[in-house]
Amino acid sequence: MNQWLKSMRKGYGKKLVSIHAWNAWIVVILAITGLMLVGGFWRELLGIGRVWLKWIHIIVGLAMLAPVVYYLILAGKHWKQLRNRPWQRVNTIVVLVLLVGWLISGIVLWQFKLAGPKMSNAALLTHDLLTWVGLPYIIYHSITRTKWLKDPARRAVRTRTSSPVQDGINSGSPVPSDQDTYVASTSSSDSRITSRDELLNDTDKPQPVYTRRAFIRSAVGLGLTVTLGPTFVSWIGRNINMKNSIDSMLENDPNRMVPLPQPMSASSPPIGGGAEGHFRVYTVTPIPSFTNENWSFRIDGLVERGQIWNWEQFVKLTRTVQVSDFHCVTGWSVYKNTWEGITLKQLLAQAGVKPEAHSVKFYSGDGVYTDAITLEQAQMDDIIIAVMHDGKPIPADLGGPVRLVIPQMYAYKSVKWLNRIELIDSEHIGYWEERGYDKDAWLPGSKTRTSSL
Ligand code: HEM
Ligand SMILES: Nc1nc2c(c(=O)[nH]1)N[C@H]1C(S)=C(S)[C@@H](COP(=O)(O)O)O[C@H]1N2
Ligand SMILES: [Mo]
Repeated sequence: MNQWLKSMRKGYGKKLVSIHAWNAWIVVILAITGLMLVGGFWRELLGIGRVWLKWIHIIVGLAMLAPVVYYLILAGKHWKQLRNRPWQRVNTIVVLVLLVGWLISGIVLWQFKLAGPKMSNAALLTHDLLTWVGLPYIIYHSITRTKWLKDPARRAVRTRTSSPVQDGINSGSPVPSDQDTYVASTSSSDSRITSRDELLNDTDKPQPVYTRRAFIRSAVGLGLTVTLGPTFVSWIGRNINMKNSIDSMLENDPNRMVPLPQPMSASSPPIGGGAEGHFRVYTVTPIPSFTNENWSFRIDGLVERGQIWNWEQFVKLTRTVQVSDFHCVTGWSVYKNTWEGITLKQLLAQAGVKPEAHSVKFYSGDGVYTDAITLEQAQMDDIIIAVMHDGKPIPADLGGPVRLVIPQMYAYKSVKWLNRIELIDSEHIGYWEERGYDKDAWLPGSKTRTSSL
């Protein structure tokens, strides 16, 4: 064991440099793929490619274990070398905490089924927080510390006192062995600007050079704040009332439907205590909002008795209550949702489907999103045209006032703001299916799976 450790530590300086470089690239790839995973813009552009992107993110993420573990083996020696450089030690710790935090939360996110909803949600929160705090930190440090931005004064100090090995380390990118905060230890001052200031006064560097570098540093800092700040603030806002996020969606609900639907006793309080997990609000359009005036619901096409309801009529239709899990194909789930609504089967029976009909097409009130299932699939008892979730009206964010729920298929079939059902004589390729999602959206292991015809 000791022998092995010794050999691992051999050529310490070179190894540290290469770990540093490898890790920097890994972080760059993770940052790019991670940010593409959040963005609605990329989601739309990528279609099913997002699933591949997620796999790249996970595999590269797991690969980060190698440099982190390797660094930890060398950490003792590195730590000793930093003994007179408190800021560098702080930087090293910050970066290690970030990397390990990303790793642990990332692995939980990856294995979200094993981890369960509570752990997964905590992991998502941690993963996001580390990203919003850690990425700007790393970007700031790597930009402001590239060679040409470094103060000549500092460089001079370092070259005079540091060993060749350390200089080698310094040639890499930001983490984790950045040598630059070093100067802080030569002055007892806590602020780096001050310490540099003192140094420059000591050495009588020309003022304009200093001003320019300081300007660039401030500009980078300001730029990061301006670009990432608002996203960060809105992210905080969204997560601060995590627990009651659906309640707060309802409080700010732009829909104005009167009367509000009243829950049946079976759905309030919700069966099993209510949903576990959090819906990530997905939409391909701005979130639409509805009033009694601009909302209606219709069933038409190949039916004997086409029909159109206004809201007052629609809330009077007989509803049933059902508990089901909700799975997005991109990998998040919300468990134990208590949905209350009209079963599709009942609505189809009432309308009288003509024999020529082949598929049931669903339209969203957003005017863009559609999807369809075959008539055979539409016979599943658990497909529900939902009006309530966990005993409360469905907020606009989650597709209210009325959304479709097909528990045994991936959620892209569960059209939000559902306002029209049309029976058609052919198949229909839905919004995401046109963009690469499988027409067959069956969940693995679904009970009443029928052929997709
Ligand atoms: C530099 C480090 C990393 C950054 C900046 C980063 C960033 C991100 C971001 C921004 C997301 C999207 C979260 C959201 O949708 O709200 C994400 C998701 C994810 N990350 Fe990372 N990540 C990093 C490292 C890792 C590591 C080490 C793993 C380990 C395997 C990992 C695994 C995952 C997984 C599984 C998801 C969920 C993807 C999904 O369900 O859509 N990440 N990451
Ligand atoms: N109108 C509409 N319905 C939609 C979508 C959408 O973008 N627009 N996204 C689908 C996808 S991919 C998922 S995972 C769920 C997300 O539901 P949520 O936004 O309530 O979490 O809605 C589905 N129905
Ligand atoms: Mo989805």
